[in-house]
Amino acid sequence: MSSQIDHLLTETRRFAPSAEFAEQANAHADLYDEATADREAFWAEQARALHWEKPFTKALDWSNPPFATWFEDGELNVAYNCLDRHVEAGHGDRIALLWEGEPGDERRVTYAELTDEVKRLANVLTDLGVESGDRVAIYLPMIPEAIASMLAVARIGAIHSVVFGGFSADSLRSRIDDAGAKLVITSDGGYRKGKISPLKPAVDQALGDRGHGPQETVEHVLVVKRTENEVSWQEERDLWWHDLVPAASADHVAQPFPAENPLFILYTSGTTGKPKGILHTSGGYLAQAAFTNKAVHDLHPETDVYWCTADIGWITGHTYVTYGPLANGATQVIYEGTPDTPHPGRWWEIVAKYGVTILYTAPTAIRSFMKLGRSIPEQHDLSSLRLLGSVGEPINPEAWMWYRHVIGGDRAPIVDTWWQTETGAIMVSALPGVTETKPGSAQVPLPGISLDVVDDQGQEVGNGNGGLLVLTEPWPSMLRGIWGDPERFKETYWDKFADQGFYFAGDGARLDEEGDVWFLGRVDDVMNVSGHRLSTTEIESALVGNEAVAEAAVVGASDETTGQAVVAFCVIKESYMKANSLDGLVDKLRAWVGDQIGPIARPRDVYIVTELPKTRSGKIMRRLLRDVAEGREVGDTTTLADTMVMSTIKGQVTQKS
Ligand code: 6R9
Repeated sequence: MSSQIDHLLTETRRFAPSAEFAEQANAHADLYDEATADREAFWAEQARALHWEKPFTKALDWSNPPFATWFEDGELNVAYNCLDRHVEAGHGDRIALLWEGEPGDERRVTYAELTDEVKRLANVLTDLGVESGDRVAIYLPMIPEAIASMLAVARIGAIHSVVFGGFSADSLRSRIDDAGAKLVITSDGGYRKGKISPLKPAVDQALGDRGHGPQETVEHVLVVKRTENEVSWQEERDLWWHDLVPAASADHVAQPFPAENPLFILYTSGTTGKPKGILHTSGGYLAQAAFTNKAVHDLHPETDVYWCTADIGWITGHTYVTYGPLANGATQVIYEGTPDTPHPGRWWEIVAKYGVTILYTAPTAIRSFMKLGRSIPEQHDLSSLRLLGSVGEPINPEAWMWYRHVIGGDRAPIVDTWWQTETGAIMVSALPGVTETKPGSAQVPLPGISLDVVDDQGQEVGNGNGGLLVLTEPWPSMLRGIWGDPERFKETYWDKFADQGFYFAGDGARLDEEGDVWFLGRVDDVMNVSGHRLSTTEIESALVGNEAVAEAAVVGASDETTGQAVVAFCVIKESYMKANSLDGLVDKLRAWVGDQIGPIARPRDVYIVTELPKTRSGKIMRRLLRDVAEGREVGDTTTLADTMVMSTIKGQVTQKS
């Protein structure tokens, strides 16, 4: 079977950066030339923006692929780079964190204060017997202590494993076990949707007997008091943060560690099997995190108020909340809660309140705001925004246009950034002061990144064609392995194109006539309709392009005549529902897709639903919709943000058919 993916959608709108933006931008077109001239020297130069206690003499060692090392003989301390050096440079009074709790409480934390807190916590961790190389699990809401915890673990050369605060006791347990964590840092709870969401009880359960005996590696649980809910307490094991941290010494000299010292493990569920513990190391990761945050988000630390809405429980929170912005000395907003609490304009209120200049968020959030309508953001002053970013899924052209117009006032450039937990940092994106942007395209590899789109044999498909996205050269923030499973690391990412030495990302992509990259969704989700390979993304984008539709998910369901048939699930905009009846809408949408992109893509079925199944980080779980479309028992729903949504959808589908 060919791996070519058919191309259906054509987008002709173009947006060049204003002269004013281009003028002040951090990144200019000469970066591409520098990187092309000497890729390794280019990355070495970016890495030298960090403070190296012992400078490296060599950038890359790729003598034992797929195991790369970057800046191997250099030594640095990651936390020193994110904290002390800014204080030493005279920026101790600069605000690092503009924190806003969901109930409306706030804290402003300066670089001097954050450094102080991290030093105290580093001393506490050392006193608890945590040493370099040990693993610490972090299970916290979005509070300043979460960021301090990551940095304190990094400061002493230990390895953190952040587990998203919404994951269950079982997910937490399997991650603690896999990493062999010695310590868990948690809180009594956090605020979500106006309620206390307790965390300590899940830790207690996770560490208890889950059928195979009690957890054995964890020695202590350090607990932040956030919500003051009642918690049970195990003397000896459990310790209050407020008892230990303020009392600890704030003197702590950061020791340098080798560039390849492991920094963190982050579990990603993938499509099948047990979660993979993606391993990242220090120097290369921090170098690419800081560089991309500066070049792509155009961060100017003296003047910008930056807000990345991601939770630290996923990679975007690691790279673009904790490490990149703090390494660059940024002032950033951190918000604990959900976008719609206590009212649907909460995010926009925060943008106006803090004068946010750079906003980095996910297409799923943008589409949910589209569903509610523009009148909500329009009630707030968003004129401070000067750059918008998108990450996590392909952004449909109509969502891109809405983001640009309603949120960005037709003024702020948009960067659509493609990357993965595994890549550690942004790989494909426009440079905001350079690139003429195209709605829906992630566009070009960053300077220093080499990619290609190939067929199943690893042959280039060339401009105008679709296929599989591969990364053809190693990059500084690449994953160094899967924790405890080097074989799975090779198998998952490197075996498919072993002859060429390509990293296979698992994503479908298309190069347009100008060589710009358009992501087409996960290869596992590609549909085969009468021998045509269709991507989910383009059909979904066509549906979102209809005035009625806010969100759409498309799957292939087995079909007697065509092999697979397109089945679409659509969430309708509230404004449309107020003004129109839904009668006949299904037929209209089927015809619309046919008109927009051709009869081959016309859905066999369109289901109007109120929600789509999504992961905690907002990605649509098409696998579950495929189960519904094929009338099967719905598979594993444990990674869903809201496990109830599948029964709602099933109800809505059976009612219609
Ligand atoms: C950062 C992050 C990785 C997968 C990736 C791809 C999808 C992310 C995207 C995008 C199209 C973008 N993805 N950004 N697809 N355009 N701008 O999301 O990491 O959670 O590991 O997910 O997300 O399918 O392979 P992660």
